[in-house]
Amino acid sequence: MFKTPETEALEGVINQIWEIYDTDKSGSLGREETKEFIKDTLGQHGLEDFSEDAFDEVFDEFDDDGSGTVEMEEMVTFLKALLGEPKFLNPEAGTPQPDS
Ligand SMILES: [Ca+2]
Repeated sequence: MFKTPETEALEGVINQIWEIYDTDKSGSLGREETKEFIKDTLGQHGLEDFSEDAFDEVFDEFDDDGSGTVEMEEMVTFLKALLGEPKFLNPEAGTPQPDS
């Protein structure tokens, strides 16, 4: 897989996510594991209430190949899409640039 520095930074983040949420150590996040991750992530933003329907939509976004589990590569793709350029993950990226 072609790796950019951004991808490597993301993988560091993802490894941490996996350590916490891949509770059965399967190497991918199952539905319930993904749910915990999303719950906690939204909870940090005060959005802990979400419906099953909303979760299903988010999970489908994650699970690109429809395997029923979220692999690390899918998480990379998802986070990249979500974050655009993940500058804040890289402390060496300098000061944030205004959107132009
Ligand atoms: Ca999958």
